[in-house]
Amino acid sequence: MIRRVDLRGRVAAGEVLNLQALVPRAVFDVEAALDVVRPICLDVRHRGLEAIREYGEKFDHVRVEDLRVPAEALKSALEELVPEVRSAFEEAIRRVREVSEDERGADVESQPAPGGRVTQRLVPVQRVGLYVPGGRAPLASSVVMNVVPAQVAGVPSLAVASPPQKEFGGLPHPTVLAVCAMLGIDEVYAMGGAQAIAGFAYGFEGCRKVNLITGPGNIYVVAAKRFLLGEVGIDSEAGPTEIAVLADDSANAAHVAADLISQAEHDPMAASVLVTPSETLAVAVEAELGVQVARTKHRERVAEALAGQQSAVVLVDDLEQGTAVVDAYAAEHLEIQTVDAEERAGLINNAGAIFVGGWSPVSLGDYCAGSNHVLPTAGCACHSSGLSVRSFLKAMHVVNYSREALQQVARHVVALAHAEDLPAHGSAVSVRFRDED
Ligand code: HSO
Ligand code: ZN
Repeated sequence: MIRRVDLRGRVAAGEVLNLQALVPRAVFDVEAALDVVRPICLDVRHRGLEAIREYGEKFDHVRVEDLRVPAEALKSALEELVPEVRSAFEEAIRRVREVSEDERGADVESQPAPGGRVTQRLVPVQRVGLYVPGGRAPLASSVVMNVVPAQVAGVPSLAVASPPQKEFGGLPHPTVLAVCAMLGIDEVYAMGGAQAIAGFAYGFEGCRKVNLITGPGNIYVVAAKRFLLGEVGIDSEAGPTEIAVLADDSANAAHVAADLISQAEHDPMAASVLVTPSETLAVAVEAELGVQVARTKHRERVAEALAGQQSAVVLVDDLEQGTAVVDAYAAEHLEIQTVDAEERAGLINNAGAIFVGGWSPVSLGDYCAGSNHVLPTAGCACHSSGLSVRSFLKAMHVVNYSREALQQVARHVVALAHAEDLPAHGSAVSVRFRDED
């Protein structure tokens, strides 16, 4: 059900290994989707609200006249939320909020010369659009992961979009609405897909254009974000979810298998990869997968994800090689279940998030660790970070020099300006001190 890739002895034999090629991610062809979303985005730009309605009718099979979700619908969704789910969301919110507050950081003032001050001010993005995908069981936890860091950053204007659902009379899923209500979000639109992203990017009748769009979505949503980048800011592109587990004999095979299955549950294209030097563990995890997959509710898509080219049990010579392998893979989620898990985590440079030891499974992070679950996929962890309070803050330098401080450095500015053949740059400084020459 899951294939094996045996790398043992191959590096010793002088082979250069490229794990991204040995265990390639599932094909997620954003380029091809761009051809589909380009005309939709341009249409929304020209025709606004009516175009969004028409695409909603076409793709979500329900026509919505007033896209803005009424306040009463938000209120009643919250009232109808099952109490135990509500208290679980409250706890998740509390933890993400606490982590976000600790991470916010403060303005930094430097004085590179007497009287010369440079302050880095952290300023929130002024208006953000958050996208929440639809479906039969939408991931309402993603509302928490997007909204809480934005609120802690101090974003003054936040709007949420989620596809209209026919079975809920053209409103987004009630759990999404309930969580919005819990978080005090009152600007929610029943719109989805590329048309929602374009609606946020360009603005439309009743909805002001946003500065930044965050949140996961299907391939059309990802393609629309890529197409509209520049018109708006976006978070990193989210492809199918991934888990890599680096484990040795100290790991519990049943737990490792459960973790691999947990992320495979998202999508037939999800990647589940175990990297281990222990053949005993590999065999035990494979056996556990056989037992646990048969029992799990979404066994079909789990089995498809595990059988795909993107999933594998990778055998390595030792933990050092295993560490290099997972680092090169740059997984969205990396679990380290080894005797020296904490130390080994310190050696990793590339992962969306690291889960250390046997008591920090990825699904804890999906909901209640306090960490964020919107993370870079497809190897993007080698250059990008997951969502956090920083995603909603811009760093702005404020330069404030005194007369003396400018005078002190004037000759250097003039020299550099001449070296670049931009003498007017130098003059803008020297003109201020001309009288004294
Ligand atoms: N594992 C997903 C996030 C999620 N899981 C939401 C459950 N709900 C991507 O990190
Ligand atoms: Zn998940």
